[in-house]
Amino acid sequence: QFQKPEDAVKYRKAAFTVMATHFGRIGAMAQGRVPFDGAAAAANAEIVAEIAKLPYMAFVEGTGGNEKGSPKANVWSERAKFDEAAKNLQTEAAKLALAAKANNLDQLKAAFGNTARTCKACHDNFRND
Ligand code: ASC
Repeated sequence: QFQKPEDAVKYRKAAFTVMATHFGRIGAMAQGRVPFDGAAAAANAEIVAEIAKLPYMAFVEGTGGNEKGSPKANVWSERAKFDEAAKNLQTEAAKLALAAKANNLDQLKAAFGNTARTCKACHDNFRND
């Protein structure tokens, strides 16, 4: 699906950048740095939930490394575990989108925290730091 391994790397980085941008806008509301706006939260959460589906097909074999931020070799040696971690994000992001539609800051905060934990779990296990 990708012509070159570098294309897959570029694609997944782009997806994570877009996802983090929109997730960060929700975080700003969840953390009280910007005023809560339910419609904006819902729009951002929809994007996060959709983009969360994209990066994982771009973790093609041979695109790991040792540099900070790059995937560790266990992405491929423990692929089922990695895919499970990806699925956890997708599940929580879908719940975040539902919570955001409820137009309730407490629900948004809870769902934001649950989603952020799935980001961190994957980083802790599969990303070089
Ligand atoms: C973010 C972001 C991440 C996660 C992570 C959660 O906003 O860009 O990678 O949350 O920091 O622990």
